Amino acid sequence: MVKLVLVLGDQLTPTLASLRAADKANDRVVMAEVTSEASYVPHHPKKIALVFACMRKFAQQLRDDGWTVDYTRLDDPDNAGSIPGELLRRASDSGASSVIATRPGEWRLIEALEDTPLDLDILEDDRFVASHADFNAWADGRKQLRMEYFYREMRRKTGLLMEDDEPTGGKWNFDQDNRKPAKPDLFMPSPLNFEPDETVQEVLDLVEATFPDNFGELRHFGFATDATEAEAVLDNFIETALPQFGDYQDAMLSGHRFLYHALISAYLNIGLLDPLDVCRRVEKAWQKGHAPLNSAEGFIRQIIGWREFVRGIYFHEGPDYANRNWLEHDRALPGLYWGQKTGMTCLSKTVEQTNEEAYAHHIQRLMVTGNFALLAGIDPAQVHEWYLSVYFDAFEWVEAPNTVGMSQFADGGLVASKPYVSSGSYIDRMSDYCSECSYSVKEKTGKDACPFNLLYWHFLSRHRSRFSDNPRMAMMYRTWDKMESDRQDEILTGAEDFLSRMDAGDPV
Ligand code: FAD
Ligand code: DLZ
Ligand code: SF4
Repeated sequence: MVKLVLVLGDQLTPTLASLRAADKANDRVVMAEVTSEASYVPHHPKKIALVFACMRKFAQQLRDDGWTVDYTRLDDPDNAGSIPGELLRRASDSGASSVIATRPGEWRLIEALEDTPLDLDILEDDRFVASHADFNAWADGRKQLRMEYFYREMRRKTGLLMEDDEPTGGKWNFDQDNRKPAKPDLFMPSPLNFEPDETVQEVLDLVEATFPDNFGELRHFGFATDATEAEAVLDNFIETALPQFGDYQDAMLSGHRFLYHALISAYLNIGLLDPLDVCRRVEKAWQKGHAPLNSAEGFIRQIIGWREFVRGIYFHEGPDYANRNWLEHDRALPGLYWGQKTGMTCLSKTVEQTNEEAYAHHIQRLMVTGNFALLAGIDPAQVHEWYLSVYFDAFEWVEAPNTVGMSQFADGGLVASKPYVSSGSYIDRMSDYCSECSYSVKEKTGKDACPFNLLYWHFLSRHRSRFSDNPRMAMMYRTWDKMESDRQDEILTGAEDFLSRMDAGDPV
């Protein structure tokens, strides 16, 4: 009996569980560009184009490899508009009554599949270092889930940077060697760009015609769209940027959008690169003396530590995770996130870059757009929807724990042990944004004061009952308590005034 084999837009891996379980000679692969996936949030046009172009090329690769692929394009007149709809249509056309799927990376789609009236076998997505069972076994019974301890388990499991049972270099984590600000005259590597070929060009035209109003520039599309190109991006990163990745991973520069970052998150998430393989190649670069240990360890930690940890949290916590709002924040996301003019250069530069590239690096996401949303008390569900929309690598299993948990502290401290908040001085230390800003980072009060300086104390003051017992925040509260009450009032009034103007839609 013929079976359908579902392959989603972020499951483009030849060794995918559902493909391994299927019979190439009899079964039919189903792949579909559908409105429901392309518009559950207003995705950046570059992200939609990336997913569609990669899907089309992967479908061709499967056909070349002998599979029968039923591929539906977005503008196909028979397109049923959703993944369950396409499965039902293809089942009725082929006479298949059962489907083999690999578990989607989002509860919304898992639930939709489970509700589909077909005999469905949903297999675990095993393109990760830790299975759900591994994560749950590690998490169950622990009072606190901390990435650092999970990461050590993953080091032991993979043997990466291990000497017998001990971490290479005698330490698990070399972060204290990192976090250097970057100087604008540093040598900067250039990320690879690929000229759109015929397939990509067709997709770009389709996306341009179908999603004309979505936030984000579509043209100057240079992403990799198959595994060979993604490998080339990785090779280029290891060759030109890895050695300094560690030192400068937290730095931000107006004129250098990518610094020493790898730009491979989307390729990992879509399935064009394998996480363990990426880490082994980085380890090899260290073994050959090409990259220092702080860079190799820092990079490997992001992948087998953070990436695996956030996935574990997303599935461990269940479908309501993305709706959490522990701090009860309810302010609407201001227009500046969608490009409304702002005098705050750190935000305008990060949003402008996001608009043009569908990319910002981790510290821009965490300490600029994320920090501001948290300080200003913006509804985390709206912040979550923004991040899920605008980045080329955004899929809910990885985006939600980073946004709702790490960045907005809306899970009450499951992912982060304290809120990632800072005044303007952190941004000033790590970037060159403040020198071009309409506000002054040195001013703590008054109309020219950097809004981060005002909102930082406003945040701490309004959430005192939640955080004053947190030992990692005690020093901040002591500093606040030492301030004259007139100065405290001036700061809080300045923050309120700023927030009212922003809420009213005035340019801030
Ligand atoms: P590099 O800095 O070169 O890091 C190498 C790799 O490590 C990345 O490709 C990525 O796979 C992994 N990595 C690094 N940090 C994290 C992390 N915190 N969580 C998971 N993986 C990590 N990453 C996504 O892949 N998708 C998202 O939707 C996403 N949303 C985010 C939202 C917020 C608010 C924040 C603070 C972070 C988010 N991240 C997300 C994590 C991180 O910012 C991106 O993975 C990284 O910026 C991708 O760029 P890169 O490939 O150049 O990464
Ligand atoms: C992100 C995305 C987009 C834009 N479009 C499609 C699509 O048309 N068809 C498809 O199979 N997948 C798409 N995706 C990826 C899915 O949204 C993704 O599989 C789920 O969010 C689960 O991670
Ligand atoms: Fe951002 Fe404040 Fe610096 Fe301006 S002064 S760039 S608002 S941190």
